[in-house]
Amino acid sequence: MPGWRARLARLAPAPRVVDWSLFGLALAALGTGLLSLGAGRPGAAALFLAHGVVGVALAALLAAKLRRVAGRLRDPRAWDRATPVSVATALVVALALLTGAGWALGATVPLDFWTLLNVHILFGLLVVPLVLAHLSARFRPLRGRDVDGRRDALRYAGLVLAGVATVRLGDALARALDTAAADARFTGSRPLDDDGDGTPDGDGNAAFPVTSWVADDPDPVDPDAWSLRVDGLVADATELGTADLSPESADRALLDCTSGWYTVQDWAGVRLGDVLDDAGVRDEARWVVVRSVTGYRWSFPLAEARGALLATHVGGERLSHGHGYPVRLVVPGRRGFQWIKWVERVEVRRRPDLGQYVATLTSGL
Ligand SMILES: Nc1nc2c(c(=O)[nH]1)N[C@H]1C(S)=C(S)[C@@H](COP(=O)(O)O)O[C@H]1N2
Ligand SMILES: [Mo]
Repeated sequence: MPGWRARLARLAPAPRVVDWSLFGLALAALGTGLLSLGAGRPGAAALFLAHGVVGVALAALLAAKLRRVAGRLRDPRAWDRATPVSVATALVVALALLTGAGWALGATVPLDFWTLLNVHILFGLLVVPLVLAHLSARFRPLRGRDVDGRRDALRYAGLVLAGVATVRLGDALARALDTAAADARFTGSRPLDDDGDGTPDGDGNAAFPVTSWVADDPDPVDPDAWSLRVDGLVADATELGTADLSPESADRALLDCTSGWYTVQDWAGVRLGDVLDDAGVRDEARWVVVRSVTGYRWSFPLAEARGALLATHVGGERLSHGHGYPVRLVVPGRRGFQWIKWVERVEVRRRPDLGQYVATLTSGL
């Protein structure tokens, strides 16, 4: 046999092309991964596919690179001060790839609060400082002569096709073997099925976990002291109390948490559009910020906000404290972290609230 290993090695581009490709793919993995956290509508399915394809390509090029440097890694005299960082980088990238593939295929981990997806995100974020440290010690510019235009283009096209095929094969495998990922949505989130009977876990407060994005954990809201303020670009700023919120509207809607689970529930409450109409939205208004008692908040385009529900009930039960009593936002098509709990203010504005990106991370601290 004329060594398949040697033939495989010839598939790889020049060393610097491999290295810069790894950098580019790491950036693409980070970008698609972060964007995917905010993607909840089926139109975004391509983003999740792209994240998977980038992962497969990273794995292939990482393998090519490790093969190239294996000799140096085995020789202690070839180590320098920066080598440990490089090894750690490769290790964490490999762990991010393994946990990502494991999640996609349906693996589960026995960490009761953390899902394998959470672990994947943690490793993925850890790659960032490691790559920066690795790059600062090992930076080599890409030269024109490293690139073999036509062949490298073919290589990349092949890599993308192989990536798509691998991701599709993985999905098919998860379904064929009926793993925990068999019923996953395009977001990778799995139906909650803690009792393991193969059907989703029923209705109401007990059917799905109380979840915080980071650390939001307010004391129970006192219904007598609480009010919902509606202000900003409205004709009449108003305050509603719990007595003003009889459940008039209802939606069956899917809550998809970025920890990797989803649940379909019947929600009832007051249509945000009705609340806005009562206050009289001014012509120049474009965005609506929904804010929690903790400062946690998110902003939505006016038209979308109108369709959202300020829910007081789930599955026919009054919301429990953990699920957002007295009022939580239900915004179908948005990821769970945007379904603000313990709402106390609705502010109508001209622009989105960019502070939301920080507020959702720090509100509980
Ligand atoms: N104020 C506030 N609202 C919040 C959160 C939070 O931490 N604080 N967590 C969000 C997240 S990450 C999700 S998935 C859903 C979970 O809703 P649940 O706790 O009712 O399951 O609420 C969202 N609303
Ligand atoms: Mo979440």
